[in-house]
Amino acid sequence: MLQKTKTFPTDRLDSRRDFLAKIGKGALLASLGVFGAGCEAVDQGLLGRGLMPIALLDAQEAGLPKSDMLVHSENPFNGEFAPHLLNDDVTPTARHFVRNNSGVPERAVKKDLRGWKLVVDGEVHKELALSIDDLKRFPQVTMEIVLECAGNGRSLFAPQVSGTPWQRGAVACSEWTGVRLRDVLQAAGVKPNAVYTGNYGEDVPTDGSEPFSRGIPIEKAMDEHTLIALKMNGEVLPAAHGFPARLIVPGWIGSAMQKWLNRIWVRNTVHDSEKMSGYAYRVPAYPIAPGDQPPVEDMRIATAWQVKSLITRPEPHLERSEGMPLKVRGHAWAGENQIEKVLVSTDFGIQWQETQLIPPSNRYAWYHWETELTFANRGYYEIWARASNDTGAAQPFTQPWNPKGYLGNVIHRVPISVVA
Ligand SMILES: Nc1nc2c(c(=O)[nH]1)N[C@H]1C(S)=C(S)[C@@H](COP(=O)(O)O)O[C@H]1N2
Ligand SMILES: [Mo]
Repeated sequence: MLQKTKTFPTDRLDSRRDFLAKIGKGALLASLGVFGAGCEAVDQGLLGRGLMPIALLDAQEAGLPKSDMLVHSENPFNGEFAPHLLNDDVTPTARHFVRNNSGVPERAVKKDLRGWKLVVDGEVHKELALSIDDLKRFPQVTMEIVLECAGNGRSLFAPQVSGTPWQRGAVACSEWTGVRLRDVLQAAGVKPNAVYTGNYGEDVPTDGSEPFSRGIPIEKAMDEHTLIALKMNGEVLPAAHGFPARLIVPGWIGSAMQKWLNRIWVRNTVHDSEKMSGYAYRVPAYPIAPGDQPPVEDMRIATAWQVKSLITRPEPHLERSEGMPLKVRGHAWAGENQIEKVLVSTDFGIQWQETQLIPPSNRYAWYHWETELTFANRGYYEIWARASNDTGAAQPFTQPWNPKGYLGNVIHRVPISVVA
């Protein structure tokens, strides 16, 4: 059973003063996500601009889990799909993984836009507080874009690392529609000293801990492919995926793609929230021995994904008759790069054969690949797939290790038995 852990749903209606008394000023400042500048932000009147934390609801109320989902945790909700369920060229919303650090905002579940604003502040000439209608007045663009959690493949790390034990399914390629982030930033007029964004969402934790907040360099924010998405696969964003607005930062790890977005703080320094610091979403600057803990000053912010592929056909442990052709298929993607080729092997990497590569509909969507295999003799086989990108880099056979299990891209292996 899902645990009901509704958070102060009634407190939300209380006056600001009662609210402060109940949860404590520290927690409120924390919930506003303005560390180091907490008082200043309150003075700037953020409370009056729709940035009061709103109640969080549990996953069930947000329509989770989706059917056939492998659920890792219910509160916060984290779930993925097995690779053979990710065979579609464009991932349907019903098959898109969900990764939440806390609850789903009540606004998202109720599709309630009352009082909603997206605030753009910090190093800008003109602070903005945009409604959804304001956002809809900017040119709308649509792109298929891969979205993959930095921890996808974490369960394949040895020795084991802590964190959600994602298998291979915390990745999807849906179609996203929205506004270019750069159009919004240009409307605010970014000052020359801007270097990073600090992004905030409405899923503010209720225990006073720092809200999930990450940021991106201003160059990536100004890239024409970086979006504030309002729609997913042609529909208004579902509650679980960030209603009413989320960032889409193509090629980069999913944590950069803030859901329930309500503030973009343009900063004159690299965003220094908790989730940008220490070992969070950071990887060692150099290869380390499995199990080693490099000093924190040697950690670097994880950004783009590496070259990767998925086998979506056949599903594992299929039984096949000798001499019968077998269709093999999957996707491949490479962060900021392009896919050059995908090879498959059925003899543990001794021999490799080319597959047919189908280019993506647009940059940052995944490629598809397919081929047909015939097994002359019965026995146990593994289908291995290995993608290479246009810089010559290919997927590793053994997973290089890092302390939090990020950016895993070891080759995918699917076992099958061939019978006489
Ligand atoms: N506000 C907010 N945004 C968030 C998160 C979150 O917990 N809160 N999780 C991030 C992470 S770690 C990932 S991988 C993606 C997952 O997006 P999805 O749930 O739509 O698949 O959202 C990102 N954006
Ligand atoms: Mo993630």
